[in-house]
Amino acid sequence: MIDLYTWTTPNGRKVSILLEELGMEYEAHPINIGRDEQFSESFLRISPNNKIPAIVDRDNGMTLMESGAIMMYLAKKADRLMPADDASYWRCVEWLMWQMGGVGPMFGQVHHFVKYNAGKSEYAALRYLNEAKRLYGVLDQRLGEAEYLAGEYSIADIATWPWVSRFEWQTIDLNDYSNVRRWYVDIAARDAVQRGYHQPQYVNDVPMPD
Ligand SMILES: N[C@@H](CCC(=O)N[C@@H](CS)C(=O)NCC(=O)O)C(=O)O
Repeated sequence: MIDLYTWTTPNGRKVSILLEELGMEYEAHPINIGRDEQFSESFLRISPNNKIPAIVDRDNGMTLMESGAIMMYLAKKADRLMPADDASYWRCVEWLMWQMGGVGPMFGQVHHFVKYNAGKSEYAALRYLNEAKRLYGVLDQRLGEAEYLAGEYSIADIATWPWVSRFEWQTIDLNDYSNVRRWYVDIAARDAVQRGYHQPQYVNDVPMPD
């Protein structure tokens, strides 16, 4: 049984989607970051960097923050959604780290400067939007070579997909990236993804491209 501390954001949804895919029993505890609940003392004991997501594994008392680490932990625990053969395993880690170090931080800045604070800094908006477009190009190229990021469906896809689901916030037209569009729509159709997206609560339907 996993306690998941989360909110309705891409980083939170990565883990709820993964838990749904693995069919693992879990309880989602909302941490409303709009109300600064991530700074409460009880949450900081689990997540010292004061960010969601975080988990507690009731089986062994293990606490973990950082979505990439949590995903690797859960995939290992279930022995699923990370490829078994060495080359594909490392391909999966490679694309997971690409998401953690590139897509997450850069798309996050796009949300900040393009959606929520439009007009405050033209320089920042352009810088992060251009970088996001470059990353969309890299993703499109990879998904032109392989059906999924590591060849087979894995935690690398589950980590990246919720960030792409904010394409409207990013002013990105998925029709400009046909391989990404194919991959996005395909993953959106999975029941586990639909369930995990609406944790810890429903906000909106999964956005779909035109
Ligand atoms: N690298 C972290 C990033 C987590 C993160 O940025 N979480 C955001 C929500 S998506 C958050 O909790 N923000 C609250 C804050 O910064 O105070 C991870 O992947 O888990």
